[in-house]
Amino acid sequence: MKRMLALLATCATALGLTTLAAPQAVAATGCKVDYTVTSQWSGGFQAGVKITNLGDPVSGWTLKFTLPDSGQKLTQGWNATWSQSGSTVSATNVDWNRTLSTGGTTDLGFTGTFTGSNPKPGAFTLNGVACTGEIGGEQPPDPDPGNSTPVGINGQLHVCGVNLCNQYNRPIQLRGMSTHGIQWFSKCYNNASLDALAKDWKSDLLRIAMYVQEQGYETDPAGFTSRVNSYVDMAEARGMYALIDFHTLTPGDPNYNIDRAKTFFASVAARNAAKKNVIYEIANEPNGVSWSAIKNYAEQVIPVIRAADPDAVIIVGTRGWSSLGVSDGSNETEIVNNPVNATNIMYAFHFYAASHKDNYRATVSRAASKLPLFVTEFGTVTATGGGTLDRTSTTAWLDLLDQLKISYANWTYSDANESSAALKPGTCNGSDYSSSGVLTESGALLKSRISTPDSFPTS
Ligand code: IDC
Repeated sequence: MKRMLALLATCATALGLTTLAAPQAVAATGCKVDYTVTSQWSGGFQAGVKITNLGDPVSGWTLKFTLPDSGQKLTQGWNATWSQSGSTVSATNVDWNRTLSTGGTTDLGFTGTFTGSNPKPGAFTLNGVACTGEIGGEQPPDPDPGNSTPVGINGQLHVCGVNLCNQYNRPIQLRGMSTHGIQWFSKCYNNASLDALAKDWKSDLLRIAMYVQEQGYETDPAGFTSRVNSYVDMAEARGMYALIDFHTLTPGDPNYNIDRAKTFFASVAARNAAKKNVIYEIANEPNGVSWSAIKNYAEQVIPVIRAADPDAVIIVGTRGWSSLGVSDGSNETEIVNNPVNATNIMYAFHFYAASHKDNYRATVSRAASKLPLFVTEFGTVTATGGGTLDRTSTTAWLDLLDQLKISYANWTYSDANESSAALKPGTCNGSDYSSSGVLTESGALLKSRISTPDSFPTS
């Protein structure tokens, strides 16, 4: 027996079979850290730390690094649980950034004090692996970039039941960002910023907020139409959906702008009809106006779009600043009982996490089984677009939207001097949109949510 086993082993070796033995499952490892001092003052500094996981997905992590100058001390950190022992600083994930996919990133930051020259920390490790910016284990397969974008995978979208569905008729959720008013922030929408949005943020969607008033469309219809079209093309080139937002706000009755809406949508729908990446949002936030007046507007504007672009999804704003009526003391039943007479449409819901909480979430939970909903705009802050970020409420909202597969766009991918903006003031004057140093607290939170894998169904 012993001899036979020995013989078998010899034969196996001779046949080269040992190399076919089941390979040990070696976890792919590797990480990259971008460290930026975002501001420095006498004796103190603030730094951004962007982690990129180059290894297998992890569902819990600790980043460690060494402060080289004995005078450097951690004061306070965010987006992780921070501590310092001797010269070693540790940052452990919090719940919402616990998982890091392969290629996934998360942005942390901290403030500290220093006495010497404030040198850059070193010896960064993630779960004990040195962050050299290289992959230590096996390389993940390189997916075909052309077909691996959101539009490449999902193709022409349509509404199926209460869901947004892809070309395989399977429900999907799109997660992305809204521009600020393009009349004010055009400097923020360029090749570098949209590359960052598509590649670093892995955003599925760019909402193009074209205000009608406030120095917007009404002042230069041809100019704004062509600007919107060029943003549609820039999103398409990067495989992102483009949500064309006719950003009515004041006055709140969309019928005030109905002739402009018909002219604008006839033009953009004809020009973009053959594209798969376009979604139309016909009225941002109706307010001070009845549902029946909004419905009347929708039933006049939708046929104009359909005549030129029959298969695109169209989103209708709702009463009370697109709150499904809640901010006007009503609720979704007025829509359920009297829906817009059209197919392939969805209804907009907007919220600002610090202002709109449990009763609004309860409305969305209820309405989601009856109406196709799309959160075309939301903020992490108060409804003014400023104030403190409400992380608890934002997380509750985004968890709910993920669970219900409701698509969303965050206000705003801009460097506006307000807490809802994702980029720090001045970012759009430069060319860096990728490092963690350019993100606000809201931007870091949203990027960490949006950049997780989509897992779109492909059959
Ligand atoms: C805000 C902008 C702010 C601008 C103001 C007026 O953040 O810079 O001065 O509009 O145009 C909305 C609107 C959106 C608002 C945003 C924040 O759709 O236009 O942007 N908000 O107030 N609805 C609820 C909040």
